Amino acid sequence: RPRVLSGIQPTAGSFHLGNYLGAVRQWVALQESHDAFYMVVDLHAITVPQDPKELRANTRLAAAQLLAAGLDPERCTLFVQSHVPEHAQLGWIMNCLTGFGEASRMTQFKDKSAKQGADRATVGLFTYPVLQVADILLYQANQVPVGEDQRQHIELTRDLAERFNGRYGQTFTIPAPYILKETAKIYDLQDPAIKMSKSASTPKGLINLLDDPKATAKKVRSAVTDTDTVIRYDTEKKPGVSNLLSIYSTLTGTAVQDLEQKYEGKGYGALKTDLAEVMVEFVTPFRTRTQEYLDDPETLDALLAKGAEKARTVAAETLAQTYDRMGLLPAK
Ligand code: AQP
Repeated sequence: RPRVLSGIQPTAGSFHLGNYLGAVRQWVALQESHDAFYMVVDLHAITVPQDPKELRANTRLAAAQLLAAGLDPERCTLFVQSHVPEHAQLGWIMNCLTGFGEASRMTQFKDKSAKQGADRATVGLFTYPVLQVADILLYQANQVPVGEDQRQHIELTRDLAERFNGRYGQTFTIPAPYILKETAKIYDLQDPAIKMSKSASTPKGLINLLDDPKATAKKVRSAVTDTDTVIRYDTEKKPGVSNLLSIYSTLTGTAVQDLEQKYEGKGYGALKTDLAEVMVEFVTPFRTRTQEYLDDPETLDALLAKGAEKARTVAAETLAQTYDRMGLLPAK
């Protein structure tokens, strides 16, 4: 079976709709057909300051949400990044392979550091894409299911894997991004020109899956559309409506075309009211399931420990081979 690897940050508490539709949903589907490794990337989270107590709680919360979304530890390997020390170890190796200029071209760093003020951004934030390279290469992943915003980092991963293989001999599988067109980018409900994001969106534009379903429904009903009235998928001219149609279509499994037909002659109000209902139906059981996992932290921790153990057997083998190829003297 081909292998997939992906990760999600535990930073914001609740996952948002963009995280779910852009990434996690695909993770759930791919565990059926792939040898799947999924992790909560706490080492990425600490590239910006974190409150220790909150980070610990959010890491469990992220794992609980992944399980609530449908990940099955019998079908995939689910773990916490810091439980597998090989990530940091291979991260260093990859740092030593990356050009400074190459890392400087990562647009996510440019965006995020601009927001924080260049002086406050950490070196960790700067090299976070390189740690991500290590995350992927450790598992010899063939595919990486992510949102569009991660495409550049997968490109970097490919470049570094090829560089290493060229210099030291075939070691790493070259991974490809796995990005579904329809949900590659979910947009902010108030500003459909920007992606829905935990840091850039305003509270009204961001749907956190664990928020009160009533508040979520309200956000959907007050989503920004346009002054026209026709419900048609057209990302150029009607970004707001198209975003709502993408979300609606993915959550219900109805083709966008069928939705366009269903709402022909009806106003935006009808679309929004129905989508609000769809959303409530989705988030309500999701919240309950997440809480059930949180209510039993011992089982959750045991499950994550087992995942880490499975992940380490693969990661350790890749790291040992990498050290050997580079000429690092083995400790006898
Ligand atoms: N709006 C989005 N549409 C589609 N996919 C998205 N992803 C994020 N936003 C969207 C995908 O979610 C996965 C996990 O993301 P992450 O937790 O690693 O963090 P992120 O990319 O930092 O999430 P945000 O909200 O976008 O955070 P900030 O505000 O820090 O930029 C990834 O696969 C991502 O592509």
